[in-house]
Amino acid sequence: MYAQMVKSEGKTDRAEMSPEERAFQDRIDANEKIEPKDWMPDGYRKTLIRQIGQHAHSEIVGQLPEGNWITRAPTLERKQILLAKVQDEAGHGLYLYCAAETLGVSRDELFEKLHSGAMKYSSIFNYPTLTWADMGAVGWLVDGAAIMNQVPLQRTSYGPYARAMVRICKEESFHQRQGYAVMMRMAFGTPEQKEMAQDALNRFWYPSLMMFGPSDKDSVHSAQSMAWRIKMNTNDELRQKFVDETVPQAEYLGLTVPDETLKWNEERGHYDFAEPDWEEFFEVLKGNGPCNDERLAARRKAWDDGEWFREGLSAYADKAAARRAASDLAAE
Ligand code: FAQ
Repeated sequence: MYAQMVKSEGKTDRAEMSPEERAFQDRIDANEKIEPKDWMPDGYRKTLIRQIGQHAHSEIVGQLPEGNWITRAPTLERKQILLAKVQDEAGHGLYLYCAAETLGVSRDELFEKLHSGAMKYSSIFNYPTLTWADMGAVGWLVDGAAIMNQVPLQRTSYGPYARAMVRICKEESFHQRQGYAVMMRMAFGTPEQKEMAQDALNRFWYPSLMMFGPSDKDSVHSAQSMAWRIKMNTNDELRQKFVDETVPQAEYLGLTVPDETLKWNEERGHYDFAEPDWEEFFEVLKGNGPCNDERLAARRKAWDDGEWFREGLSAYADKAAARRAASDLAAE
């Protein structure tokens, strides 16, 4: 209903696999890294392009909600930190687009699919950032959820993706801390500041839980992606881990998680919590979230405005290649 109708093509039953597929699965099961020139099943390649491409798009669309506050940061120091953070996200996009390119897809193709709506980006970035406290909530919760999902991806089976993830995780961890530092300042500040911090938590809690994807029973790709070690955990496992780690952090801030059912379950050793509104999630995926149109319009505009620059870069690269070819010829 909400997926791109790209079915997870693959076989988890060894008896159905061709000898090539079986040998490939053996390499995955032995924790070997798959590299760009290695043979891989078509479905593996497609799944990686989908996931890495969506991840890359999330990084650059994810610059927009925070970019919104760069000109309105409360101090010069906060502005510098936010600017650096938003710039890091562009870098993450770059590493990920490069990783996707090693699978034979061009960056232009990926952008075309983002702009036409054929490829997704994370649902979270379709929510608005209304106050400065949202910069705290985004860093704390959104980057926090991102790390929870991405730390295991450092061990993913595809070499270029796993290696890109190492640096991304280091930076995301700094982002999460800067968000929490903003939340601490607000939550321990004036009553009005604390109220803003609480309001930001209220608005970002459930959208952050949605970042991990639909509940396991509705996750169409998890089984195959986990068999290929493209995904290391199920969506629900990571969501639970995020809740377990974040609730004590909210308690330290003196803020209330907006979930009346939230309760430590001694027997399970985990918090019981309310699921997000999945109808809302599917609506956001269909393009009907509060900021979907605005986000896509901003990305399309950036692409159109950058055309002269891309042309300049290509012309320079062509001239440099021609010069190199001429001097190689002269040297022969
Ligand atoms: N939003 O079968 P599953 C960041 C789609 S981090 C939109 O469970 P899968 C850092 C899914 O694509 C955020 N769509 O799918 C930052 C599929 O549809 P499709 C990005 C979602 O792939 C912080 C359908 O639902 N992180 O940006 C979402 O096995 C602050 C069925 O779902 C990554 O991308 C969603 N939340 O699991 C930047 C991490 N959830 O493709 C700036 C890598 C599900 O068939 C500021 N990705 N869908 O049309 C993953 O780990 C996985 O792709 C999941 C989804 C877990 C996101």
